[in-house]
Formats: sequence, structure tokens, C-alpha cells
Amino acid sequence: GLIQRAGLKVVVGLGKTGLSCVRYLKQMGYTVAVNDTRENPPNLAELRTEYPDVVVSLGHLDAELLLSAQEIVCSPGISINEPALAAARQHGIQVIGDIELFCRATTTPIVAITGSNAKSTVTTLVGLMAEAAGIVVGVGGNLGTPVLELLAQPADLYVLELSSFQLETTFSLQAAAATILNISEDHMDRYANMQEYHAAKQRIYRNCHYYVTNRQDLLTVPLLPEHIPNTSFGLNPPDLHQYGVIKEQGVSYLAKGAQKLMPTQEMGIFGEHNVANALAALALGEAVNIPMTAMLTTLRHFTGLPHRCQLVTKQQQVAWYNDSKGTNVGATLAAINGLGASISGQVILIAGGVGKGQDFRPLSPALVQYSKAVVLIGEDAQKIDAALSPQLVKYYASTLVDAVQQAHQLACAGDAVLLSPACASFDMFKHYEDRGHQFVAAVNALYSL
Ligand code: UMA
Ligand code: ADP
Repeated sequence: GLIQRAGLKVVVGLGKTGLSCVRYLKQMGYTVAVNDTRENPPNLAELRTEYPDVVVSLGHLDAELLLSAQEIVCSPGISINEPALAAARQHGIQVIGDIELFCRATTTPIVAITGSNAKSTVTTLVGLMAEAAGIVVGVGGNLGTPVLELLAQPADLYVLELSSFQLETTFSLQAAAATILNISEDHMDRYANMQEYHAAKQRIYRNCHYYVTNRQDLLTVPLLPEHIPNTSFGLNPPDLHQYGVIKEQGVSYLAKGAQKLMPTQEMGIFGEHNVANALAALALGEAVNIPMTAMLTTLRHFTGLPHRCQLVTKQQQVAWYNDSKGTNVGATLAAINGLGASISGQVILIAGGVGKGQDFRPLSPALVQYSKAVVLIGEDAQKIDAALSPQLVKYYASTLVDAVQQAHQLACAGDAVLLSPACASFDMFKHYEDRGHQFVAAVNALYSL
């Protein structure tokens, strides 16, 4: 029979999120059980040491355990449409996530950021802007620090990067300022279609007090016409109260309305996509009253996150860029265009991995324009090859070291070698950071650095 144990919280997943949820729920005095589909999930040793009394069920989703829950707290890596979770929901058991627990626990203003790309960059920028202004700020979410860990320190503001998976299990968010930065195809292994993915992202606007849209990407506009204060950003000239770019005598400026704020050249991060990111950060920052001077200072000093179009080294006039975080077609496109426009030579792209069901054809025009060759790695190398224009020169590499060596052979003075896989990494690497580090090591080995 279905015996619901009073107050039992079942945490699904024992990754970073799962462990943070167990710790939080135990502190709150709940009875907690854990269920992970892996036989040997991460954090098992920590859990057993810290909470020997917590029941752990491993190897598959445990339908019986799930049905005995008062509430299920699901990690973002597991779909709430898995049959056992769908069944629990049908029995009226709420399936929530760590963001929901966080929102229930705090009344501190939250800046909530989602999008297919640029989430981490914009989240980090807004966090640094707040810090520069002397605001005590907690920054986390999909970026890396599980949100519940942020509750340990006092904060006057939270800046959260939220993935579509996290938003699916969030109900009580009432962001002080929310944005969808952009929407392009990603995670098609988890969603039936783009509409479903889009709907998950749109949840960020529910009950928000202010929102920021990308006026060049209409999918970022809230679906319901609500009378909530808002602004927009875009690379075109802004209307009054909007953020955009003004060009005057050959100089591009970040601008608000007719007001020029700062030449884009003075920013520490490069490429058109980063101009859009800076404008989004300014719009969000203004919404939570971060002073403009602190925001502009941050844009001058911030040189970008590791693994995002990061210059590894320049040797014999060949530049090597690590964009391992380029895990979908939209990101890789931005990297090719940003880099292609800024170098004298051509781009040699290293791409491939787990394609997540994406359509790779949109990469072709930018590659035809800017690239000399594409070196393909990973599980979906052939799929990418088949999708790309036959005009392009393609090579296969069995390892990342092999890819780096082939790229080295192909590169001439003025060229740039770009690792921007447009794919997830877990066929060959632990995660995108691992892939980036292995790339940097392989490049350094070439030049005995
Ligand atoms: N998994 C299982 N069985 C389980 C639970 C998880 O096989 O029972 C697998 C998942 O399929 C996944 C992996 O384990 O491959 C990790 O899943 P998780 O939910 O345990 O992940 P966490 O370690 O808690 O990390 C998550 C985010 N990961 C995912 O959404 C997959 C991290 O974002 C985030 O930093 C962290 O919470 C803190 O909030 C990473 C990510 O890749 C960077 N996010 C995706 C992206 O950006 O594209 C959405
Ligand atoms: P996310 O957290 O959404 O993955 P990141 O800030 O980590 O975003 O950037 C991921 C990748 O997306 C980067 O490697 C870069 O190539 C690309 N990117 C950054 N900004 C943009 C943008 N505005 N539009 C498209 N791609 C972008």
C-alpha cells in the first residue's frame, strides 16, 4: 500500500544539489531519504558520515519510496517526466527543486537569470557589480554553488543563474528582476520540442517585479502581457530607457537611451555577444539599484570566466582559445563570429562530443566565412560532419591531444585555434572544465610551456 510517511522528504539525486538539499532539510528537522539512479553516486561517503540515519536507495528510481514521500526534491539532472516521478505527481505529491526550497526560505531580493547562453557571464557580472558597489551579495545556482549553500552567509541581494531544469521545479520565485537572455536550441535530449524548452525558461517571469528582455530575440519576451515594469537590451540603438549600442564617428558605445555610457572597446571582454551580455547586466543591475559607476568599473575590469573564449596562449602568431563552455550550437556560433571578426587569419575549430539531439546546420555559414578547417572529436563527430556544408574542410581526431596536434599542423600566422565543441563533454571527459583543462595541457605540451 501507499503509506505516506509524515513529513518525509525524498531527495532525488546525490550530486551537488542533492547533498545541499539533504543538509538543508536535515537542519530544518525533516526526515529525509535519498534516491539516486546511479549505483555509486557522488557524495555517498559524505552522506553516510554526516547522516548515517538517512535511508538511501540506489540504482534506479524507487517508485515505492517516491510514493511514500510527503514531498520530492528533485535534482536538475533527472527529468520530472521519468515515469516514477510522473506517477508520484499523479498521486498529488509535489516535485520541487532546490531553488524552490531557497525561495521559500528567503525574502531577500533575487536577480534571476536564465537563457540558452551567457547565463554564467551575466550572473557573474551582476554579482561583481553589486560587490563593487559594496552590496553584500550571494551568487550561485547553475553557475556552480547550489543556492541552499548561499543561505549560510547573510546577504542583501542574491544573483542566481537558473537552468530550464531548475525552473521546472520552481514555483515560489518572485524575482526582483528576471531575464531570459536568449533562446536557441539546447537540451533536446530532455525536451520533446523547442516549445517545451521555451515554456520552462518562461517560468522565470512568474510573479517577478521587473523584467529584462532581449529585443533581438522575441522568445525572451514574457508570454502573458502583464503590466510589470521592464526594459530591454539589444545591439541596436536603444529607445528611451532601453539599453543598446550607439555608434558615433566610428566608435561604439554602451548606451542607455540617448546617453552614452562607455566605449565598448574599454570592456575587458570581447566580441559582440559580450556587448549584449554587458548591456543585460547593466539593465539588471539598475533594476536592483546598483550605481552606474560601480557597474561600469566592473565592465572595465572583468576579463571573463575561464573556459569561455579564454585566450590560452599566443605562440608563433597562432592564438589558442578555450571555449569548452561552448556546449551548444548558439554558443559556438557566437564564439566563431566573435573571434573570426577580430583576427587577421582564419579560425580552426575543434568541436564535437555529445550533441544532445541538436541541429548542427546553423554552424555552416559562420564556418564558411571564417574557418580554415574543423577538427571533429567525440561521439557525434560523424553527425556534425554530415550536417556541415561539404564546402568545409573536416578532419577527425580520436583524442583531444590528437585534435590539438592536427590543428597545430593546420595553423599559420594570424590564425586562431578555437575549442568550442557545441556539445556536452561526458563521452570523453568528466565535465566541461575537465575538457578545458585537458585542452590547455595539450596546447602547453605543444610548446613545452
Ligand atoms: N544523475 C543520475 N542519476 C541521478 C541523479 C543525477 O544519473 O539520480 C546524473 C544526471 O543525469 C547528470 C549528473 O548526474 O548527468 C549530475 O546531475 P545532478 O542533478 O546531480 O547535478 P548536480 O551535481 O547537482 O549539479 C547541478 C547542475 N547540473 C545539472 O543540471 C546537470 C549544475 O549545472 C549546477 O552547477 C549545480 O546543480 C548547482 O546548482 C551544471 C550543468 O551542466 C553546470 N547544467 C546544465 C547546463 O548548464 O547546461 C543545465
Ligand atoms: P551559460 O552559463 O549560459 O552556459 P556562459 O556565460 O558560461 O553561459 O557562456 C557559455 C558560452 O556561450 C560561451 O562559451 C560563449 O561562447 C557563448 N556565449 C556567451 N555569451 C553569449 C551570447 N550573448 N550569445 C550566444 N552565445 C554566448
